[in-house]
Amino acid sequence: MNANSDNFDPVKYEGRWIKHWLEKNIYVSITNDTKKKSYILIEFPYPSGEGLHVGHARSYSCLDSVARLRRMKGFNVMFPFGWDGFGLPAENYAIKTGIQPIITTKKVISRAKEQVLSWGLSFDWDREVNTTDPNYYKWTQWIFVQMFKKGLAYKKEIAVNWCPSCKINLANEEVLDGKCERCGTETERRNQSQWLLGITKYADRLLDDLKTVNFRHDIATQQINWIGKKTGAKVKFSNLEVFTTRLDTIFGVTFLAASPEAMKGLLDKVPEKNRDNVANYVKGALNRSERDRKQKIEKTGVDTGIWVVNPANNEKVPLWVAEYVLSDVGTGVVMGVPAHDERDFEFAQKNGLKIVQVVGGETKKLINSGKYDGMGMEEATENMVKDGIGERDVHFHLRDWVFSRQHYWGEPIPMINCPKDGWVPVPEDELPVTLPEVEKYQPTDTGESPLAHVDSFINTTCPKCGGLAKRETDTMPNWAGSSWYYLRYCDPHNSIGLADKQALKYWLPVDWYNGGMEHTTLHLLYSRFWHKFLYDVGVVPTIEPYAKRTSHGVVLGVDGRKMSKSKGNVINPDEVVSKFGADTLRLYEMFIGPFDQTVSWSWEGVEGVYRFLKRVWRLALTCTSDGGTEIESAKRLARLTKKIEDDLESMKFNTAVASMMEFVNWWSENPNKITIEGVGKFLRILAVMAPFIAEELYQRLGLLTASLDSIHQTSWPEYSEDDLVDEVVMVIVQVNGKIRAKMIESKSKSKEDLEKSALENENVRRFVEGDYKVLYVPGKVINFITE
Ligand code: ANZ
Repeated sequence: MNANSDNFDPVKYEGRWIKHWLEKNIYVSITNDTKKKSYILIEFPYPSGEGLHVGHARSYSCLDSVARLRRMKGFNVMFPFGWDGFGLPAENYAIKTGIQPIITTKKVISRAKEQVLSWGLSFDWDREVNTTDPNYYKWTQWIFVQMFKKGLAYKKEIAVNWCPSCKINLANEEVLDGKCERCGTETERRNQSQWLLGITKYADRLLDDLKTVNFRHDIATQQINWIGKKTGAKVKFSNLEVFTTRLDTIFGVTFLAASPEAMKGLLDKVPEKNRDNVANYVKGALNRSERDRKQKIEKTGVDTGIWVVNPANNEKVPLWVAEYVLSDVGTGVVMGVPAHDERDFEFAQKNGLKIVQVVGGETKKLINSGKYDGMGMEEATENMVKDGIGERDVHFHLRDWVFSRQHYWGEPIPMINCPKDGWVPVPEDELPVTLPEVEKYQPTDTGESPLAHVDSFINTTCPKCGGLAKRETDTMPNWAGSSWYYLRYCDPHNSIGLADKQALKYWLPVDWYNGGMEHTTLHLLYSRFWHKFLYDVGVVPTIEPYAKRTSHGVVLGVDGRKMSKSKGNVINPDEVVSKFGADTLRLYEMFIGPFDQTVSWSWEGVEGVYRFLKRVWRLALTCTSDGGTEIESAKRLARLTKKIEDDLESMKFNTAVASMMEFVNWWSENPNKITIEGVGKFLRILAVMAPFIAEELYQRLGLLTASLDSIHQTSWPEYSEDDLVDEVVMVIVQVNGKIRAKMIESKSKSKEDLEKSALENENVRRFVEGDYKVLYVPGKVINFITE
C-alpha cells in the first residue's frame, strides 16, 4: 500500500465516487418503510445566471451531515432536492441573454445540478422536482382553484407596491423600508386590479399554531410580529369608526385624525371654507411614498372643520387629517389622546390642540373619566364595553397576499373571465394551463402582463356557458411553487393527485427545515398558510408543515463585506472544489463559524482544513496496529462519536469539525494506539462530513463488507456508556423561577449550549416568548426570566 501522502489527490477520486453513489442508488428513501422516518429539508434554490454560491454550499453541507448521520443511525431519511425555477432571477437572466426563459432555466439548472453533485450531497435524486415543469405546476394551479372555490382567492382593485425597476407589483412582505426587496429601488403606489389570497383568514391559526412547532426563537418572534395581532376596541365618533388599543383613555380624546387616504372619501363632508385646504393637503400626502410618510418626523396636519361626538361624554372634538395616521392600520382614523400617546402628543403640541390627562401618575388609575374614575385599564375597558361606548375588536398587521404578477415567467393563473358568468376557474381536468411560448417576454411599462398580447392564449370559451371568454393573463408570484414543494417530494411522480395520502401521512411533517432568515415572513409564512388550507380541504394530514425550523448565517467575502460582483469579492465554490476537492469545501464551510451567525471567508482556513484531510489520509494509510484493543483510543473514539452526534443534532457543525481535528492531533502523536478497526470507526464518523475521503480510505483499506457498496451504507459506530464517563450533572431548568425541566448534561457544557438545549425542550420553550434573560448557576440551575 502506498503510504505516501503526496498522492493525496481528492479531485481525482471524488468524481469517481459521485458516479458510483448515483449508480448504486445509495441515498434513496422508501415511502412506508418500516424504519422510523426522518424528513430533512433545505430550501430549494432558484436558478439564476450566477450559479450556486458558497452560501448554498454551507447550509446544504451542514444539513447533509445531519441527513447522513441519521441515515447511519438507522432512520429512513428523505433528503430531497429540486428547483424553484419560476420568478424574477430566471426571467431577468433570460432578458439579459436574450434567450427564452424556458431554455435558459434548463441550462442554468443543469449547470447548478453539476455543482450540487460535485459537493457530494446525499440527495435522493429520484425525488427531484422543478416548479416550472407542467406536471408540477398543474398542482400549483389546482391548489389555486381550490382556494378560489373556497372564496380564498379573489380579485380586487387595490393600491399595490410597484417597483419601477423590476416592473413588478410586490406583496407587502417583499417591500423592505419602502424599497423592493430584490433590487432596492423605492417602490411606488399604484391602483390595479389584482388577485389576492385570503391569508388573513388564517391569521389566528398561523399565530396560535406556532406553539405546536419548534421554530428558532427569533423566527417565531418575527412571524408573531408580522402577523401583528392587536386586541382593542372599535369606537364610533358620530359616523367615524376608530380602532384603539386603549379604550380606557377615551375621556382624554381631544381630536380625531384621519389618514389622507381615509380623508379622500370624506371630502364632500368638509365645510366649503376648508375644502380646498384639506384637498390640497390630501393630494400632497398621497403623492409621497409610504416610506417617506412613515419616516416623517414632523407631525403635519390640517383641521377639516368637521366636528364629531365622543360617545363617552358627548363632547364635540375636531377631525383633522394627518400624515402620521396610516391607511392600512385599524380603520385609518385614530382617536387622538395626546396625554397618553406619544405620536398624538407631538401632533397636539405642534397644532395647539388640548391635552387632557385621564390616567393618574403612579397608581395608573383613571381620572377625569366620570364614573370610571379609580378603575384600572382592564376594568375600565370592560365597563366601557358593557356600557356600549365601544366594541371589542381585533386587528392584524398581516394583509391579504397580493398574488398577481404581470410577468411572463410564472404559472398562469387558471381563471377565465366570462362576460356573463364572471370569473370561472379552468376545469380541473383541463389543468395545467401551460405557459405559451411568446416572442416578447419582457415586462411592459404599462404593468400589463406580456401574455396580454397573445391572442391565441387569451381567447377561449367559458367553461360554464360555452360563450366567448378571456383567460386571465396574470401569472403567479415566485412564491407559489415553493408553497407546497415539500409535499410533492413525498410523491413526486403522482399524476392523479399532488401526492398520495399514504405517502403524506408517512413523511409529514418535515422533521427539520433549514432556510434563510429572509424568508421568515415570506415563503415560510406563505407555505404554512397553504398547508393549513390543504389541511382544511382534506389533502394533508397535519396542521403544520414543518416540525422544526432553523436558519443559517450569511457568508461574507474575505473583506468582511457582502459578496458582490461589483466589489469583486465573490468566492466561487467551484474554484474551491477544483483546487482542493469538495470535502475541503464542505468541512471548511462547517468549520467557518457558528452555523446561525454571519461569517467571513478565509483562504487560510480553507488551507488548514485541506491539511487536516491530508493528515487523515497519511495516518489512515500508515496504520500498522492491527490487533488487540487499545483502551485509550476506544474511549476517545466513543467520546468523539457521541460528541459528533450531539453537535450535529444541535447545529454545532463548527465544533464538530474541531473535535475531529483534536482527535487527529492526538492520533498523529500516538500513531500506534489506534487499530485498523479504530481507523474504520473514525472514517465512519468522518463520512457524514467528508463523504469522499472517508469512502476512498475505507475502501482502500479493505474495510467495506462485501455485501455493501459504500461506507455510506454502514451504520453509525456504537459505543458503550462506560466509555463516555465524563462527569455529568443534573441541571434544573426554570422559567421565571418555576421548574420546567431537568437535563442530564456534561459538566463542561457552556451556558450558551445549555440555553440552547433547554429551549429545545417543548415544556421550556412554551413558556419562553419574546425577550428573555438567562440566570445560570453553574452545574445546577438555568433560569429564563421573561418578565
Ligand atoms: C388611543 C390611544 C391611547 C392609543 C394611548 C394608544 C395609546 P400600537 O399602539 O402600536 O399597539 N392607531 C390606530 N389606528 C392608527 C392608524 N391608522 N395610524 C396610526 N396609528 C393608529 O397600535 C394601536 C394604536 O395605534 C391605537 O390605539 C391607536 O392609538 C393607534 F394611550 O388609540 B391608540
